[in-house]
Amino acid sequence: MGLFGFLQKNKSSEDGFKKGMSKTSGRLAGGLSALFLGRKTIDAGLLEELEELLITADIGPSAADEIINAVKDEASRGVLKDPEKLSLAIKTKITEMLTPSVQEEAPEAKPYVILVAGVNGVGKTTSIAKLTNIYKKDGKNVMLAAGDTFRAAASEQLSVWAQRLDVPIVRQPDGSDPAAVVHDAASAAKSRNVDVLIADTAGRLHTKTNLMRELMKIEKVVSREIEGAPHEKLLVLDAIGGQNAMSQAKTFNEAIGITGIILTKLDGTAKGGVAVRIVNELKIPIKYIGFGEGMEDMRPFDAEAFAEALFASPEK
Ligand SMILES: Nc1nc2c(ncn2[C@@H]2O[C@H](COP(=O)(O)OP(=O)(O)OP(=O)(O)O)[C@@H](O)[C@H]2O)c(=O)[nH]1
Ligand SMILES: [Mg+2]
Repeated sequence: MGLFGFLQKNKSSEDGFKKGMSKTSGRLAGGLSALFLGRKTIDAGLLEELEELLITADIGPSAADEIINAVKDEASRGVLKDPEKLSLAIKTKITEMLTPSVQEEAPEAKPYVILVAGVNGVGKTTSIAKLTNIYKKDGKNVMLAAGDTFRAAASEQLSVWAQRLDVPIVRQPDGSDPAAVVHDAASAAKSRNVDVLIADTAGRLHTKTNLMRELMKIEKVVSREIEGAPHEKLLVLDAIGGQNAMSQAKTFNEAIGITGIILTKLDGTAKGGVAVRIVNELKIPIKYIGFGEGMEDMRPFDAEAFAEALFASPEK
């Protein structure tokens, strides 16, 4: 859908992304230069400290190990003599590890239905606003479905965004059946010639089993109304969550089969390396990353740009 074209022109999103990543990049770039202070060669001790540094950014032990092994080979060949070269080698390796995550463009379908799920507070509703903004800038008609009828005022929160973004929303009173809301939205989206329908869902119900059952029901209902829908099932995870993010992804994936991840709150943590861990351990692609509370603070995931931002020096 040509989303990258719009991003290249969007300088504020680019600056926001770099700023959002600065806690993580500050730690990694700073840590890397500190490792080299007073050292002339890359030895086992340095590699061990480097592995610890990667782990503090939440890259995860198995991915950190894989990165160290890759640079170790090059180091033993005498290729890596200074921090710049080492950081370049790490970046290259991380890009390679993240690359399978970037999938080819989604099939064209109209309305294109996106279901957004995740535990409470991770940033689902905000991410829907950001996603709407991206699609709108790409010239698409967007409609929202307020599928979180459980939390008081959740649909009101989405309505405020809908108004601000000037897109239609289908909602019902709090406590209504969320599957019925999404069903109505799907049929409205068809008759109103909408390009993209994005459905919000609850982050918390009485029990986790109820939540998963509700998502499965929403999925079934929408697939009956629109063939092949939902075309995307995006799971929102926050970068602050660490290990929790892994178990959340497993639970949601087992219930509804997640097609992609939106990783949020990268601005609030120095552990942005968790993206590497997610792709490495879960094998689910990251589709978007969020780095702030505003509607411009999200972009499609780009492995190379992300790896670059992980180690960007603050002055750049
Ligand atoms: N700093 C930062 N804050 C974010 C980001 N995304 C969302 N937030 C904030 O996190 C809080 C929760 O966001 P919501 O979008 O309401 O989260 P939710 O998953 O819909 O929450 P529930 O509806 O309660 O399940 C809000 O205060 C958002 O402004 C982000 O990328 N960075
Ligand atoms: Mg919400």
